[in-house]
Amino acid sequence: MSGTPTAVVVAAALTHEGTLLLAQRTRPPELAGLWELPGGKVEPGESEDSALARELREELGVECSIGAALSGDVDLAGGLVLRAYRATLVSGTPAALEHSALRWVDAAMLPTMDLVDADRLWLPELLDILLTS
Ligand code: DCP
Repeated sequence: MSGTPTAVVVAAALTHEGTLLLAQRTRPPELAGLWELPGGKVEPGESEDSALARELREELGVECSIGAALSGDVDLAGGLVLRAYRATLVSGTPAALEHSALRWVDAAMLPTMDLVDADRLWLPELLDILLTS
C-alpha cells in the first residue's frame, strides 16, 4: 500500500541584526493570539525552500533567502509534519498581511513570548542563533 504522503508545514527562523521575527496567529481559535515562526503548508510539486519563500511573500510581503533546516521535526495533528529553516531578508520590510501582529524579539524577549506549542522544540536552538549572531 502506498499510504498517504506526509504533508509538510515549513516555518521560518527569520533573523535580522540579532533579532527573530515572530508572528501572532489569528486562527484557529485555539492558536489565535499565540506567536509562531511564520510559514505554511508545502503544496504538491513544490520544494520546501520555494514553499517557504512563497509563504513569507504572501504573509509578510518580503523576499527572503532560505538557509539550513533547524534540528528536528515536529509531528502536528492531522498527519502534518512541521520543519523550520533559517531565513534572511533579501528585500522589503515585513508587514502583518495575514497575522494580527509581528514582533522582532531578541534573546531576552524570546523566552517570554507565548509561542504555539509546536515551535517550542526550537527554543534552545533559536536562543543559540540569536546569541551567536
Ligand atoms: N503551525 C505551527 N507552527 C508554525 C506554523 C504552523 O504549529 N510555526 C501549524 C499550525 C497549523 C498548521 O501548522 O496547524 C498549518 O499552518 P498554517 O495554517 O499557517 O498553514 P497554511 O496557511 O498553509 O494552511 P491552510 O491554508 O490550509 O490553513
